[in-house]
Amino acid sequence: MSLLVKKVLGIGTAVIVVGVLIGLYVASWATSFPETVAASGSATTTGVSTRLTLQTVAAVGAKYSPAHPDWVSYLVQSHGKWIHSTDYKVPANSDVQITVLQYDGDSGLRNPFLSQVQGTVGATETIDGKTVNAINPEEASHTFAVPEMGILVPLPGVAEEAKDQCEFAPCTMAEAHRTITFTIHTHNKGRYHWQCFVPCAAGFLTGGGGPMQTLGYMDGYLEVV
Ligand SMILES: [Cu+2]
Repeated sequence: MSLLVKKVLGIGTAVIVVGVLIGLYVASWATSFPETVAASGSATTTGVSTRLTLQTVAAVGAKYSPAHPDWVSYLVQSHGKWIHSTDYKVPANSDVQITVLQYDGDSGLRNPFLSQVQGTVGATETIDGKTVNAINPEEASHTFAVPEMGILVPLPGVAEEAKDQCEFAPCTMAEAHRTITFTIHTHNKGRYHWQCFVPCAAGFLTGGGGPMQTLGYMDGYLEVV
């Protein structure tokens, strides 16, 4: 084989390998999107007709994310089952009561301003039965924030010394958790980005990589329809 043929073969092989890698990137990462989960229409104690129930976990586990079992994540309840998704469908011009079962410990906020509740009905949240308008910034584990709708809800973490800590999702009511409820009022239809603002991605530089920048873990969309 001449040197020229070897070079051409070498370049050809390299082009094919790069092409396959680009194909895999597009097929398995760039186009992957969490399934949309609709809020339920059951009646609630406060007269709000739409309800969304979420949980936050320190580790999503291999059942939900074989590639990243130790990533921190949100999950959503649908027909009594926990689904690994951050894409939620809610009705326009409506009150939506959101419950977050918080199973993760605290990471703390870099910006204490984000420890104040903003944009919910009454500008409050209820934590384990107590209604407040702010939390201690050091106790923040995650936030549920929809910047375009002016909504920010800081979520306090589970105490380090609490018994029965949940290791992997789905966490159960028997395991240590905080219960946070709040109501948001939706207006116009549209797709609104929501995210966590706590640097909660353990093991990543400044806590901002991995689950903080991959759709389906610490951020997603509110599909207002
Ligand atoms: Cu978070």
